[in-house]
Amino acid sequence: MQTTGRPVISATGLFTPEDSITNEELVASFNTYAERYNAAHAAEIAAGEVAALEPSSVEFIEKASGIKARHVMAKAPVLDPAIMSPRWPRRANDEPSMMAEIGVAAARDALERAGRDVADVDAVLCAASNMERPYPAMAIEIQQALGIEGFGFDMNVACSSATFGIQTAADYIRAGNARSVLVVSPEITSGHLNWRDRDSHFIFGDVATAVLVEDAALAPRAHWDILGTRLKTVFSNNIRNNFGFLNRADPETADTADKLFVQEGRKVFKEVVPMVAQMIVDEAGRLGIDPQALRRLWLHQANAGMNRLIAQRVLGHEASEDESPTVLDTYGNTSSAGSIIAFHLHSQDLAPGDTGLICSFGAGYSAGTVFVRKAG
Ligand code: CO8
Repeated sequence: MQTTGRPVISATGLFTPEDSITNEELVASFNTYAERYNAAHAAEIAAGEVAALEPSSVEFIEKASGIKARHVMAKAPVLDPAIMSPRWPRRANDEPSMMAEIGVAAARDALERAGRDVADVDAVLCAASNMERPYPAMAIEIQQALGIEGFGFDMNVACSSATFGIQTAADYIRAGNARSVLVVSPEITSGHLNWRDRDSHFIFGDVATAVLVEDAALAPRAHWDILGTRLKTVFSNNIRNNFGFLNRADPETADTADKLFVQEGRKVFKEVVPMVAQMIVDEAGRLGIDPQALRRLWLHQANAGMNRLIAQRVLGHEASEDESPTVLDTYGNTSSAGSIIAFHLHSQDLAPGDTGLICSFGAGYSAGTVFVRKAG
């Protein structure tokens, strides 16, 4: 087949865990934990040696973030005030790992929607904020489970992993090194969320997404042309996780809270909003697209207030739900999968010729833009 070197999105896929936790359930669990902690440390608290834990609140969470619920892979242990962490039996090496299992489910969904035979897929990228193990790569396990030949590798750019994966896949297509690439983002964020931290316990949810990036010559009739991709990183400690393979070199601190997600949420909000809005406007200019004429923005799903401000700066007016759909209300922040879920659930109704933007931003800092146009 004669290839074009023009990358398109042929289809997307989604896996959503059955279990969901409402803010009410989450806050009840946290507050029970806090009461128990305060009772157990009453003497130290009275002596001023230990700070009492403050209760969480449903009203605060909804107002500060827009999040009302989140899906998780293991609800009961996360909500158990004595555990507050996911729990599941360890899997043997010859069993599918958790990330591969949900990644495969999302990938199969995308392949089916595209009507794609796995024999035509050349590569699998597992693009996510955490990997279950360093090696063998999650991507290679997913590749094997799907029966794909070619190659696979893992990449981690935190919340921007999926858009960085899409540009990487698009570059393979542009260079003629692949004709069909699966970008899979299994995000089991519940494993690195500190459910005992009032400031962040409400933020994240679990999910998996997949994006099939292909040469236009191979793509199904219904697809999205990729008009341009752009990536940006700026170092910041405001979102940080010190978990890593060298933790065992200092056993005393190997399990401290900084080995989970930690952030300065206010600073992130203030610094990332202008950076991303400017990046979108600049990239639209480079592509000759009027940002105010964009039909829809599928933005990273971290915070409803951030999205409101970014959309307003890009579109020049307050965006409607139709122009900038929200999924974080029921999914929470699903890291790199957020903008892909928004695209997956809210793109069918657009007409051929409509132009939109998939955009991610988060830890690193990192940000990625993928401008797309519906083909037809
Ligand atoms: N209930 C009640 N009160 C609370 C709670 C709570 N749960 N939490 C905090 N408060 C209190 C605070 O203590 C504070 O009290 P005081 O004023 O007395 O100090 C007050 O409420 C206000 O707190 P904040 O200033 O922190 O509140 P904000 O309005 O800034 O809202 C947010 C906090 C929601 C975190 C907000 O700042 C935000 O969303 N910022 C953007 C964050 C963001 O986008 N981060 C992206 C990170 S995700 C990413 O990059 C992926 C990383 C990889 C994922 C790994 C998986 C885990």
